[in-house]
Amino acid sequence: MRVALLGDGGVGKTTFIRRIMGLGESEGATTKLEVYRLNVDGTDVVVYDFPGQRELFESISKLNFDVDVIIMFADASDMATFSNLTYWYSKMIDMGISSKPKFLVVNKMDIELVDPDIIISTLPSIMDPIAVFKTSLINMDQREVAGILGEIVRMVNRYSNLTAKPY
Ligand SMILES: Nc1nc2c(ncn2[C@@H]2O[C@H](COP(=O)(O)OP(=O)(O)O)[C@@H](O)[C@H]2O)c(=O)[nH]1
Ligand SMILES: [Mg+2]
Repeated sequence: MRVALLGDGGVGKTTFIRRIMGLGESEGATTKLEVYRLNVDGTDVVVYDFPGQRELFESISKLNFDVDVIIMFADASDMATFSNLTYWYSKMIDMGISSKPKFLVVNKMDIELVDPDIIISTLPSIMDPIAVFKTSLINMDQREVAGILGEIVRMVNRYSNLTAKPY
C-alpha cells in the first residue's frame, strides 16, 4: 500500500512518519521526496513524504507514480493550512490520484487556535476525508502515532475489499 503525505510545510508530515519509524526529529524542511518502507500489521506500506513547499513539490509531482491512499495534513494553529488543502487537492487531480481514499490529520492541537471541526465543514465536500485524526504529534509516542497509520491501513484494506476491481 502506497501512502502519500500531503499538506503545507510545517504541519507535521515528517514528524508523523519519523515518529512511527522511531527516528529522531527531522532537521528542517523536507526538500526532496523521502520514501519510508514499513510493515503495518502484515501490510507492506510505502510512505511518500513530500516537500510542503510548492516549488519543490511541483517538480516532483510531475514524476509518474501512483499512490493508494492520501493523508492530508493541516495545522490547528494556522488557518491557511486548511484553505490550502484545496491547492493540495488540485495537485492530486494533476497527479490523477484525487479519487483515492483520503484521510485528514489535524495536527498541533496543543496550540489549537481555530476549531478544526468548523473549518473542516467549510471544505468542498469532494475533498471529504474518510476519517479525521486530531493530533499533537510532538506529544505522542511511537505506538500512538503508529496506531493512527494502523487504523488508516485497516480502513483502506477493508475499503478495497469492498470495491470492485476495474476489470
Ligand atoms: N506545537 C507542535 N509542534 C509540532 C507538532 N508536530 C510537529 N511540530 C513541529 O512543527 C515543525 C514542523 O514539523 P515537520 O514534521 O517538519 O512538518 P512538515 O513540513 O509537514 O514535514 C517541527 O518543528 C515540529 O517539531 C505538534 O503536534 N505540536
Ligand atoms: Mg517535511
